[in-house]
Amino acid sequence: MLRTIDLRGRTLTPSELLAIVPRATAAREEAQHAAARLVADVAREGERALRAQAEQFDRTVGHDIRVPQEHIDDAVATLDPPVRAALEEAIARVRIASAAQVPPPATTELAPGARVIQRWQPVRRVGVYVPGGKAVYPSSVVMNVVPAQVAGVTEIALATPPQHEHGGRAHPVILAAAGLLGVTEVYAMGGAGAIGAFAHGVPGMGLDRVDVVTGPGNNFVAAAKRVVAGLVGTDAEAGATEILIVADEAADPRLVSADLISQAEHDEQASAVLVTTSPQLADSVAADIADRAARTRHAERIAAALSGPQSAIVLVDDIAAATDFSNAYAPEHLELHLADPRPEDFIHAGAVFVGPDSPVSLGDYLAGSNHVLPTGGQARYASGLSAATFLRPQQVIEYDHEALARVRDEIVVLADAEALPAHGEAITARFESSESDSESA
Ligand code: HSO
Ligand code: ZN
Repeated sequence: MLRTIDLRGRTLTPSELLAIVPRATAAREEAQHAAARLVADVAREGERALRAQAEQFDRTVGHDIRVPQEHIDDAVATLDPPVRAALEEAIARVRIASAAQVPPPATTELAPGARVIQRWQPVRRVGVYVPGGKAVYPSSVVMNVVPAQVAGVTEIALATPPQHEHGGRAHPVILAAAGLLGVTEVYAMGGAGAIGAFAHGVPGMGLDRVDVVTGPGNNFVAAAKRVVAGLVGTDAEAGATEILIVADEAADPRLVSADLISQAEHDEQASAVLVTTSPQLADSVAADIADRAARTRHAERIAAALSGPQSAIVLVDDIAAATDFSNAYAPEHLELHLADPRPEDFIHAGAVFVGPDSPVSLGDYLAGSNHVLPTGGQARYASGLSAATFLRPQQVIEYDHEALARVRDEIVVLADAEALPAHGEAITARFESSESDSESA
């Protein structure tokens, strides 16, 4: 099912490596045009556009876009107890891990009386998007809302598509997850239009615009986030799932196979890549996949993902070559099944899972880490969702008179060098008055 690419004996540059396992090609430009139009319609027409889009994309008419509180309470009351217990455990773990992401304020004393304080300021209002098309992810409610709460965001609004099968209501388990987290502002609206509603606000519905929009979504949601970027803050793009496994002969082929399949289950466009120094392991993994993938529920989707150009088994000479490959690719998820794993060498990965008992599925639900992670190579420069997504470092400057006096001349010199003498005068003015005061005293 997976094609094999033999890179043994070859030395390639990062861009040559990237061309070898191409990423799934989303129809990016087309999605961008459609998303821009859907966002603009919502900005202009508000609720009317949201209703038209719900009819077109979600086969829903006349539903409550703003979800009444009793629907949320009902969803919590009727939630299957084991699902509730599992969600509560996930919430508790993500809360603990997220708390460690909030840096304490730092005060730097540059000289006596000269202080620069850096504090981490939460954004005020956030719009969280939870997909509900091909798959429904209550776990993503946890992954978005908990870090925002931990960061100190005071207003969290949540959007998720209305479900035709549920009479136009949002999915009950998504509502229940929101209810467990105390989120009360929930909208049954989906796709690019929902992102537009968050970014522009919908005054007729009492929906105020937000400061930051986060959350995974399909190509149109990702494109809509690009459309509104600048108007609001956005998180990195979390598109079709990717897993890259680096393994040597110490790896268990059954586990490698099961983990590749687990992420291929998300989408026909998902990528699953194994990079290994062991041809024997490659053969055993290929054999196990053929057997295991056929037996699982979404066999067709998995076969499509694994046989696409975005998936492969890559043979390399040594772990250094495997590391170079992984760093060039910058996967969303990286698993290391190695006798001597060195996670610190893998500098470009959304999240790194070390050892046979730390699979991606653990991180998807219960590790405590976040599962909203950068895809499409964005892990080169972006990070997964965390409390930091909702925080801004803000500098507070506090100098006293003597401390300012010590840098007065330097400021005047630099202001003159920039031909901005009023800048210098703003400094000297502070000394003229106090010097004349002391003269008259
Ligand atoms: N692996 C997905 C997240 C997820 N998996 C949600 C199951 N539910 C993207 O990281
Ligand atoms: Zn997953």
